[in-house]
Amino acid sequence: MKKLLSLFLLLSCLLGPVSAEDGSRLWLRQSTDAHAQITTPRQSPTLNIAVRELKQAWKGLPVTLVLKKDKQLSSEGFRIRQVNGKLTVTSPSETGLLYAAYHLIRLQEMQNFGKPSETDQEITENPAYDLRILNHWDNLDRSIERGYAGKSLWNWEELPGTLSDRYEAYARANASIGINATVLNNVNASSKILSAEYLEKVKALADIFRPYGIKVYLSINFASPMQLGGLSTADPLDKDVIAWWKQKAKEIYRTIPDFGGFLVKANSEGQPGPCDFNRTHAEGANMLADALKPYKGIVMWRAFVYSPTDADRAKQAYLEFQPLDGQFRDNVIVQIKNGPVDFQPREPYSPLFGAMPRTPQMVEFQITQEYLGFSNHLAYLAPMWEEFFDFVKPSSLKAIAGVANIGTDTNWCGHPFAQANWYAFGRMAWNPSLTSGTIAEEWLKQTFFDASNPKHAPIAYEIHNMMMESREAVVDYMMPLGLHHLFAWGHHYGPEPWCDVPGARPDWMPSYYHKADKQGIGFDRSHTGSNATAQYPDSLCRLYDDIRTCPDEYLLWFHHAPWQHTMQSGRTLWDELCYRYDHGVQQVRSFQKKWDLAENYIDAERFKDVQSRLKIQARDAVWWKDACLLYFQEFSGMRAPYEVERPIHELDDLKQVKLPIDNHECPTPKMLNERR
Ligand code: GCV
Repeated sequence: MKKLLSLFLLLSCLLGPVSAEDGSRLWLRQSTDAHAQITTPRQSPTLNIAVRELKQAWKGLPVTLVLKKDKQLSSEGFRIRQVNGKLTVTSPSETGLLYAAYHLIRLQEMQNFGKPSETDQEITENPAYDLRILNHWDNLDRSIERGYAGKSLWNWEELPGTLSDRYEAYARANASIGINATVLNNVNASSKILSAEYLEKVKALADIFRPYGIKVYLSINFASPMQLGGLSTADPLDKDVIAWWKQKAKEIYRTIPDFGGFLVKANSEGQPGPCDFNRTHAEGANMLADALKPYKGIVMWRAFVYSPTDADRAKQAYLEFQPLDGQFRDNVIVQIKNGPVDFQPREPYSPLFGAMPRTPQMVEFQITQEYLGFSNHLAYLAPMWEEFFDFVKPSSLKAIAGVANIGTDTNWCGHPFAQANWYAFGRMAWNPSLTSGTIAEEWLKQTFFDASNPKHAPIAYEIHNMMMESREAVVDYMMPLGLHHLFAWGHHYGPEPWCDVPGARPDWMPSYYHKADKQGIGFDRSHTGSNATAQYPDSLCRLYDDIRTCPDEYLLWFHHAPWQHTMQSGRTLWDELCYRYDHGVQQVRSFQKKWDLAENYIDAERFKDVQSRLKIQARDAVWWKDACLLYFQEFSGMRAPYEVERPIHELDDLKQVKLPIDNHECPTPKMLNERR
């Protein structure tokens, strides 16, 4: 290690100063002085962008863009062919050619295509899904539910008259990674978004996004016919309600002819829905689908439902939706969160995937880090999504959605490394078989390091490792071994395994999930408990149901295991828990060291920003470890193994910590310092 360090120091002296950066250029930092020779079949808003991007950035062979149908290319697919010292780019659509332009530039930044080569080369790309969509949880007052990067980009008050430059920059960034759709507003939706006044504002955004191949969708409030239309009901079988939605759809498409459709959160966490009128989710979704059908619009109907009944929360989406298989119209897609509870640092996949063979399904990932340290913690999420695709075949899904982590912060996402999650979502939505490691490498080379500079390689390697280990580190210091939902009430930032809010829903309390007692810890979801294991296909059901075969990472998700239970490592459960928490803390410390190695290779602004966020993360990791181990120790009555770092907090002090934040704020360093 010492040798490595001196090598870094030597290299950094040779490198000289690095230019200033504020992160606003994201991964699109290529120089713009290329003046390449580009031939285009015609002028159009989309092709003009493709040509502009290539002319500015492409330094390789002359490029000819060709619009042509091809059996091997889907509508947004493309082929890049190098023959006799020229590149020909073919696609059936203008958007496909735009994607090809960004692909070429990306490859150039990666240093692995486009230079004259002796042999001819060919690349064919088709997106895995036709719909690759961001979900913004943005409210009309510009707050963002679970948003940690400033305010909403959409300045509703100024729209449609004033158009921020950021709107086009947003569209460009998305197009560069293949994202082709966006839901502008929160799923906890205000019916106002469907008013004539707001539709004009939405149209202004849609007009800016269109040349970049991005369609606009809206979250709707199911009670809009009552709240906006003055009807006495929102019953989906009521003829006036049906007529109201049909009329509204007509109005929307008159304003925005290529409008994509609706996203609906119904009968979930207090939102209105068809069940309020004794109708099923299918009846509600189908009524909306019928209204949108003449215009080729779709409905994304969320399966995130759970009520305060006796049924295990993790089972409820399955119980409610699985029996409705085959009852939805063909322009409805059921949108399901990756796990059965709620975007925890680690969950098994939701068993609803694959359980509705006659219903199109899509996955909802959360890019914003509601449960992974907000924009204070470095957590690269692609390994988590990759883990999901280990269980759910990408081809079994119709589409893919990601809850956006974007806001008005100069660097868009708060934490400079949170940009990698936006990037990774787009790349995986285009091609879910790309590995998280490949995507991290792409992103790092475009965002921080120079692939053409061999001196950058060793440090890029270290930072790549840091990214790849980061999500597992968060799991370890927050909720290892299948623990989940130990979060503080309301804001979900810090630990509160003891949380007990009088009168609150039991399934919003951490004790509902950890069930710690003198005997052990964990939620028994095996056949002796809630039997959630039975919702999984046979082989997995058997694996998870038996405490002897259940993988360690899901143990406490599926079992209430005795403190003395022998883990795969041979340790007792209690010792393993201590080691895991400790390991998470040590990992963050190692990230701090790794990051320091980057100091002389990248700009000072982003270096310092990440460095200070890692300090917060390191302190938070200790906070999590101390809070959880001290609290659970009261039940286990066991001492931490000798090697494990001792707590630096008193449990009683930690129980007093209350961060003064809402569900759309990130705690500042000052707030966090005052906590101790
Ligand atoms: C938009 C979780 C979040 C809520 C979110 C909800 C959902 O419960 O904490 O903020 O609401 O999921 O996905 O609908």
